[in-house]
Amino acid sequence: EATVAVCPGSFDPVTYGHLDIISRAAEAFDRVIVAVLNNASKKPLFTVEERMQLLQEVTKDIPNVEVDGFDDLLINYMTQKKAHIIVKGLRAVSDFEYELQMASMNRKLSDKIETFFMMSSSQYSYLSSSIVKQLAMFHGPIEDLVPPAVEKALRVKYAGR
Ligand code: COD
Repeated sequence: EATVAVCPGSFDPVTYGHLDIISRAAEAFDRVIVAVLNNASKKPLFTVEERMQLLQEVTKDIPNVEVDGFDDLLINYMTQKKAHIIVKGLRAVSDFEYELQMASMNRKLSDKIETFFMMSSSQYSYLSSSIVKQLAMFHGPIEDLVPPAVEKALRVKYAGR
């Protein structure tokens, strides 16, 4: 039976840090679903459609990766997709406490769900969507942090600001 892993996140927008985790997960598991949370309360810069479109563009060369959106508890979404594995990236100790809390709660909600963590590659350990947005807002250099399609989308969002 094929092993399905879900990489959940906000991806507002996708960075090389996310892409590193997604492509390594695609090496380890048969099928990877990148699941974009449609979270109105977080006031995202990009709509869920825009975030999914950018993810599709930057993962188009990885055949076992698909992009989807969700608007629910992650475990409900996982159950619906018949997936049992969550894959997340860990950057620094600062990520650990929050991720431990979420992994433990997800485990409590469903004992069939397992969260796998991958350590961020060192060159992306400082990278986050919010850092990229701050740089882009002030027209700073972002070409080493996000794929060209994302850089272009950010330039368009912040044009004239
Ligand atoms: N290097 C490595 N990994 C990275 C990097 C980087 N530079 N940047 C981000 N990542 C990883 C993150 O660690 C995370 O695993 C993933 O990429 C996505 O990151 P973000 O920032 O886009 O996404 P988050 O953290 O906002 O996503 C949170 C979820 C959507 C996963 C979470 O809120 C969720 O599951 N929500 C649904 C409701 C729910 O079920 N909540 C939990 C109940 S207990």
